[in-house]
Amino acid sequence: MADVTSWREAGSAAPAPGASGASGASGASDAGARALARDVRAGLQSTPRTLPCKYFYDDHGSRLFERITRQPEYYQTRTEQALLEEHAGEVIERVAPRELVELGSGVGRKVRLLLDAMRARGLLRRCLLLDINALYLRRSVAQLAAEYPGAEVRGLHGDFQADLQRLGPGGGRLVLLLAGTLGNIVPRRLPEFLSQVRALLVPGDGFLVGVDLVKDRARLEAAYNDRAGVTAEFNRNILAVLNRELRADFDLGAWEHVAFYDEDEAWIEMRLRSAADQRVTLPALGLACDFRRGDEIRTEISAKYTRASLEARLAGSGLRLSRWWTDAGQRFALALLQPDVAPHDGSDLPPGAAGFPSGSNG
Ligand code: AVJ
Repeated sequence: MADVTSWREAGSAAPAPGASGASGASGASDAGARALARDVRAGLQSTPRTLPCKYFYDDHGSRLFERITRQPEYYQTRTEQALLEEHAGEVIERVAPRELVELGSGVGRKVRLLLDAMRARGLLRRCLLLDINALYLRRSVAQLAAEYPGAEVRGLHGDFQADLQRLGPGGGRLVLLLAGTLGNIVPRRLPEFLSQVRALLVPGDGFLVGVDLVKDRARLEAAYNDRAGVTAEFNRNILAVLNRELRADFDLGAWEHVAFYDEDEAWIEMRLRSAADQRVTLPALGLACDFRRGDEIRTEISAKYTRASLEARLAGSGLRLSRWWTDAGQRFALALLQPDVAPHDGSDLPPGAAGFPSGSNG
């Protein structure tokens, strides 16, 4: 719901309608705080107990994720980086985008490979970053604006699922969802999400997705149980977010990190397991939760795909698999998705775009 999710523009002169100015250290606006309260209440009262993984990414959590990407067991980031280095040129050739939109941009390092390829071809007009963390977003926007002076760089502070429609109609647009973040969407809900992305595109536009592939259990589980314990700290940090934002009293030392591969679902599941019988109070919610030793809270799913299982989820979404690149070890893939048919009534084409499937509104 749009009204409960903060949506601010960073690094642009004009504030978004309803913008409430710079956010505090936590990055939480009033609307964001209400959404957090509602999500946490629902999650802790459901069976099994869950917390939405987007709440990992406060400033500390975003930094911890950056550290995860440098762990030897976490093959995803470096594999995707190599794939982008190799294939960014071909992606840009195919789509010829004027506008790049990155969903869940984080530190926004990989986006440069695509921006460089766009600039080299004289295509680059606009870059839009969307992220849940306001601090990282502002930093990335400022850096990219300085590095690409010819481009209009904007940041949209929000949730890439809830706030997607706010991007408005496309035309000459390439949307990115990298790092395997697609895996955070429950697979059975993926077709719906893909349809929503499709609605932002016109024929010829593209959606480039980083896909973590199904592989042997040992390698997958190692990536979420790094020896240095960074993923464990990242997982527990969600409790620190609740302590700060909801005045909860989670004892971080009383929760164990759990991450395992569920082969039937083809996803990694992360949980926090109570190491003791304990009561946690969340005064901001008027809620107290009792946990027995061994009780768990699910904090994340990270779904893994094969080419076939991803293609199966494309059915009915209006997107087709246009290109598929993998590394030699078949660990990670880049999938280029494109609208599969012309719209029936042309209503999602920008004015004047008819007959010029891509890039006509640059
Ligand atoms: C940012 C969602 C791609 O699922 O691998 C890393 C998050 N969680 N280690 C992933 C994460 C634990 C990551 N994504």
